[in-house]
Amino acid sequence: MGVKDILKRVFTKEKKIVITGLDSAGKTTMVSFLQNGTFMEHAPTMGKELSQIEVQGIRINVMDMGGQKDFRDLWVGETSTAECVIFMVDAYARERFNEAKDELWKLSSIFKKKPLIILANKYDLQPVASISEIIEALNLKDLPSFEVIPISCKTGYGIVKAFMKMYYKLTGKQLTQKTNLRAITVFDQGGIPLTSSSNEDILQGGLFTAIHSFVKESFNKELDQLKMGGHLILFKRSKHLMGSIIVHDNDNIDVKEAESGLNDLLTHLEHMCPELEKEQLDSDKIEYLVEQYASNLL
Ligand SMILES: Nc1nc2c(ncn2[C@@H]2O[C@H](COP(=O)(O)OP(=O)(O)OP(=O)(O)O)[C@@H](O)[C@H]2O)c(=O)[nH]1
Ligand SMILES: [Mg+2]
Repeated sequence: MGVKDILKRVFTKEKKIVITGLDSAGKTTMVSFLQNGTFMEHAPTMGKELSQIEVQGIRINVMDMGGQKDFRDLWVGETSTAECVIFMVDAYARERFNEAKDELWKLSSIFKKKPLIILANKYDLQPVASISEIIEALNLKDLPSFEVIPISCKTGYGIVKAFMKMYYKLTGKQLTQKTNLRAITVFDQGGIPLTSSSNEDILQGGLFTAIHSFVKESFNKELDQLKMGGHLILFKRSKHLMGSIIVHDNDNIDVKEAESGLNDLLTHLEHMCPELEKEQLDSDKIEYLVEQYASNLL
């Protein structure tokens, strides 16, 4: 790397992250989830593919490496110029842990010099390997440093947490979520709640009844905020669903961020539940999807 390249990297605030891991681990699915806010199916990556994500004035070059055998030779060259390296493991594919360990350890000289994040993907499937099982199977304790984060690139579980961790490793800056979310509920068009878990503590004292009747009455109206007892309740409609989130009503809250989070959740649900178009609704599926995605909003 020449002087010009070094100066360019320092002053343009560009950072590079490289995502490695066996074929079918879910690398491309993650990049696409980060860009689109939902799950999409992709063809295997031939060679490598560069994407750019800009966050708070910093451009992150994300190099998504093909994981098939023929392309693994490319990993060392790319990782040597990265500020952070991801190794993604399919936590459901125990039969491939040995192969994953061998490939990971071929990069061990790189990990002595830069941060490594292991993403344990496919945490929507059962039975998935636990984090300690993965640490053991990949021999991670022998590495100078590492972090393992469970995620699902299908449901979005843990995706924001993983991204915030990458961002921190790249920039030394902590991205914070300012929504201060207390509860999420998703309703059908008739105002019937489809989710309930983990909301009990906040939804006492008639608050939920109030929201419920509000949703029923207002499904076709434009009103999208309610203030009640120190809480701000935001509503959003999508084609077949309505979502409400409750946040603490104080000066620090970023209402726009909260609204856009709720919007993303509804878009994701509509996308993952094509049966809604046929007027079919699986409330267990919606509850599960909301639970998984909620980690991105809390
Ligand atoms: N159930 C489930 N399937 C997933 C998840 N992430 C990815 N997949 C599926 O796994 C398969 C492989 O995903 P890709 O993102 O193409 O995998 P990749 O690591 O980019 O593979 P290569 O490009 O060949 O290295 C696809 O069928 C995805 O739909 C997940 O979190 N859960
Ligand atoms: Mg790929």
